[in-house]
Amino acid sequence: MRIIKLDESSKKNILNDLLKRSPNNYDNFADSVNAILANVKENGDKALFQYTKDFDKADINASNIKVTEEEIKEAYDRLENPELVQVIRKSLKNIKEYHEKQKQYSWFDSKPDGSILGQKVTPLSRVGVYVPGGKAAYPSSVLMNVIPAKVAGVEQIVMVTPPGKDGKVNPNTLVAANEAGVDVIYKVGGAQAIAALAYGTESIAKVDKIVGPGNIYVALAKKAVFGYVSIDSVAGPSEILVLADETANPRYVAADLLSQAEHDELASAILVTTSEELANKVSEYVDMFVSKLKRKEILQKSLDNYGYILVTDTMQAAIDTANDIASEHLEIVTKNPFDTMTRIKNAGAIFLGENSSEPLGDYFAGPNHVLPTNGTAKFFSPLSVDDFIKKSSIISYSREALEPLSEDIQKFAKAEGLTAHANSIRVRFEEDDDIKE
Ligand code: HSO
Ligand code: ZN
Repeated sequence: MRIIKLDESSKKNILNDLLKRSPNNYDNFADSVNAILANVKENGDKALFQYTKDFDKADINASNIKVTEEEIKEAYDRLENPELVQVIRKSLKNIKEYHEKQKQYSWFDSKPDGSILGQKVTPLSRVGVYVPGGKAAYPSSVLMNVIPAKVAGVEQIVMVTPPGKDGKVNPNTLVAANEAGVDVIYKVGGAQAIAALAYGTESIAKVDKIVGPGNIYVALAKKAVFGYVSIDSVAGPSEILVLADETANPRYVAADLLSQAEHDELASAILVTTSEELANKVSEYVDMFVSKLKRKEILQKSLDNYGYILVTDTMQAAIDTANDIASEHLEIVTKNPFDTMTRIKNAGAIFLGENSSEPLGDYFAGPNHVLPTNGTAKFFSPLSVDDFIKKSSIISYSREALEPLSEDIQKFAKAEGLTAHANSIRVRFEEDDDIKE
């Protein structure tokens, strides 16, 4: 793995390089995505079935687009490892428990003059969860997308996922969806599935919000339908940044870097450290592990693309770099990780100490693994229960509470030239209807 002594100019180049991975940079796919969206909007199911035939080579029609109870039962028997069910149930319990703590409640505040102000929290009615097919059909991500919606109290959770050529859906996906409490699953994927969720077709009713990761077509389609529906943030390739001093265990650090590098050739794995000795040892361990791990080709490519070991003179410079990169996952392996953490401003999820390895968060600890990528941790948060609720403001005034404000409101309205606004207050306190001004 390349080791770079960090200075201002190398830092600038690396930061620029990392941003190239952004899902905002794929304009050349936009035309085909827009064509798919327009076709599904116009032709509904007919377009959906045709795309599924063309792209997924599967025969899907109105009678088999919905996954049946039988298919779900069968999925349990098709699991490669039946023990996965128990693992999913244990993980689900932790994820649920964590997200329960995020719940927000309506509040009302009343004053002696009889006015009541408040905020009413309402779950979204219908949410669509996209689950990719093929290799990236992660059951853990099914849990992470569905459970916060469930905890929020969403009435109906629908899932879309592309079928294989045989018209079947990945059993891991079906089992995770069933365990998490998904209401309906449709066998459709790609930009066409996003269009169906956003506009509705004969088979699929429109939803209020679409969440879940997908390929570049799915990401662009989600961005394009934003406004018709809400979406979660658009996920880019996975990222890990390990911030370490000389106390870190190089074998652990190397293993953790590779855990995210294996996701994607565009994934990024970065060690920022004050210790040159650690840098050298981590690099050796990385080479050793890569040669032994199954996804060695992806690992090597992602390390060549976006793998860096950066050595800084001071811990402050290392922390500044971590804040500038704003990584999806940040591991802090320093003498006093909690102290270091107080100086971190930007990171999706922060893992403290040498035993908090990133995959613990991917699968089991409870916090969501859908996190801001590509530097967006500067302004975005992890997926949470908040993504599946909305708030309405509550205003209730008595006549006694309104009266003293009547003049001021009318003055404000008149200043804006909005005399109907002023009149709507006036009529409550004056009998005549001869409106001046
Ligand atoms: N680390 C990924 C999530 C994941 N990992 C799913 C394993 N399975 C998010 O960046
Ligand atoms: Zn992962």
